Amino acid sequence: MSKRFNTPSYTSSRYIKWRSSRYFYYLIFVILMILKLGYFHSQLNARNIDMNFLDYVISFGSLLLVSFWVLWLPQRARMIALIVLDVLLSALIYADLVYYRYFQDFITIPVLLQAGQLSSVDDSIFSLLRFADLWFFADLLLLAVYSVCVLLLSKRTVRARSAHKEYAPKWQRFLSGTLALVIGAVLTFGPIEFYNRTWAVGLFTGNWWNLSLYNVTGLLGFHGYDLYRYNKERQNSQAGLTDEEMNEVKQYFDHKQQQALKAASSDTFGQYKGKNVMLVQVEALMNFVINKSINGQEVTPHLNALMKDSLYFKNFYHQTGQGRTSDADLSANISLHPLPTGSVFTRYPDHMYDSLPSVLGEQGYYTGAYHAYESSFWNRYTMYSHMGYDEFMSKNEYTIDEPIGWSLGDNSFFRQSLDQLTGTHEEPFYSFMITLTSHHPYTLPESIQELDVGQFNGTLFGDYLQAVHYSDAALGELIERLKKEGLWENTLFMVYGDHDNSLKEQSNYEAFLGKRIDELQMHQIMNQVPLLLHLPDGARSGVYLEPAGQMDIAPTLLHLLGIPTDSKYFMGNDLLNSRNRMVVLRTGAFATRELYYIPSDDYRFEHGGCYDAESGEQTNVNACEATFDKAKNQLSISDRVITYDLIAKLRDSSK
Ligand code: GP9
Ligand code: MN
Repeated sequence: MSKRFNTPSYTSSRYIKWRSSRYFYYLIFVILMILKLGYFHSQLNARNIDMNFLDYVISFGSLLLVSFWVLWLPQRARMIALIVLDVLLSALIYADLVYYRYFQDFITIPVLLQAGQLSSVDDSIFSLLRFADLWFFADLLLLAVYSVCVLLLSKRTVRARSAHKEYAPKWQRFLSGTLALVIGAVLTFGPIEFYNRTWAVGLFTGNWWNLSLYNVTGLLGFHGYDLYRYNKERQNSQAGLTDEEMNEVKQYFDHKQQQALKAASSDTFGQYKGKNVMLVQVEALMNFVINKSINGQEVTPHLNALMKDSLYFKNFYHQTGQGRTSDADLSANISLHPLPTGSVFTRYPDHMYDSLPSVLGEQGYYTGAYHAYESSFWNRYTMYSHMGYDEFMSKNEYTIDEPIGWSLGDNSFFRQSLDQLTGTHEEPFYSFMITLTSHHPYTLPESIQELDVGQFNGTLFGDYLQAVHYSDAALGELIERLKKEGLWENTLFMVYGDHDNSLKEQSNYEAFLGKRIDELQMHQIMNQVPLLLHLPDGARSGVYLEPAGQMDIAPTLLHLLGIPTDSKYFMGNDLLNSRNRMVVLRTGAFATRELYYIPSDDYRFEHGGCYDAESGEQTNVNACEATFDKAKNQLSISDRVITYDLIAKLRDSSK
């Protein structure tokens, strides 16, 4: 036998040694993960968020923190651990990317606790996947191929490699792993601390926005922080607030309640005492479609017709965050801000709230929520019973005789909901209806597509218009039936959109509206939803221009019904008796009669855009500073009320 074959050359022997050492595969793992995080970042398209050298340092550091322990393991276990880590981290990064494409946010613990919901958006998820995403898993595919090759390798090579098997003493393994831990901690927390002392001051205490946290911590750091934040929140809500923080909340609501008391003496108070209320929350209905046509056809002919004898709030904003539909529901029925992360419905369903159903229920109203989807979605079942609804009609109670998209078509949904309401219950009633057909990805069966969307044919945007047109027709039928059954003259009928459609391609809106759109207009398009209020006698109809938001819905309805709210904890305004309103969005954007503020992606006040609301011109950012502080304070007070369960405490202290 030739010697040449039995003794590998010096070079190849060194190579094999290096490959067998604890660092080779570890290094490959780290490089791959950095590449994946870089790719992830490149897909975000977030303004003002570039990955600079320090961000790479943080990413490297946090990778060491996540993986240092594998260096403590013996060779075989280490390889297995690296593969498992690779799979888990790749899955996490990819899940974040898909989630981001839809929500422009990252997955957080509260969102994970709603895992059932993630799996329910299968249809939407498919439209969010890209072919290039395969790069994410290229290493795992290669690994699979490599494993097969190893199996086929000659015994000789295997023997040669095993001759160099690493049997590092335990102390060496311990030392290298511990060193990685220390280096990881320094490289992660050093730069973060630097950011925290310079441009990101207060970011971690303010908790404004996950994207700006990510900008500081990187993706893995963000998840670590999210875990920490979640645990801290749990402990906090059990502990309590400082006296000063509590006093700020008290003062805020004292002022609000005094305003409500004053408004109770105006002539609109109780003008529709004892009337029914029907509140319809339409999925993804945005304001830009109202009164617009495409190829000679109105997109929302029935809403446009309803507008003639209704109050139409043209500058009305959704105030939702990650909790989407449930956030709109919270804003409208509970009149508080949704939280910066997760959904209040799933995070704090057991805390005390004042709400439309609870207040109307106390006044002898029959209260019902109607939504043809799983009752557990957004934790509605639990939340609605806590909010005091007498009835919650969900998917199981409907006959799916018009299957569209996620569930039942809006047309049949309205018909069956009304059958249930009028067939079994007395007046006055409060009925809250949540539609679903116009949900992303907006695909309707061809047979019910009535709109000629022309150039948008076959696009998500075209499908969106089509779906909204369908829902509008279903609304039209509902209104017809209310008229026929004599309910129309006895009911305050309100309809609004829950949030935007997640379609951010500006060129679509420009093509649809036939004009160029600037940054301000685009921001308003994505944040404005319509609000129409039809009063039983058709009074006060017209277009109302002063900004308004979803949180104003409950105070407005209760005012018109003559139900005092001066002992309730609502943050919104009664739209008929308030002026100079400040409408605060969850992102920290706000609208007043004079100003409009768009926060920047890094959430530094001075990087945001401040606009003159009337002219639409950008002005010096300082003009927005005082209102920005007020808006930030309002968000913070709302967050305190919800997380610390303050309504119960405030009520006790005012007894
Ligand atoms: C389903 C519906 C989902 O019940 O509320 O809407 P979303 O929150 O995804 O907009
Ligand atoms: Mn929704």
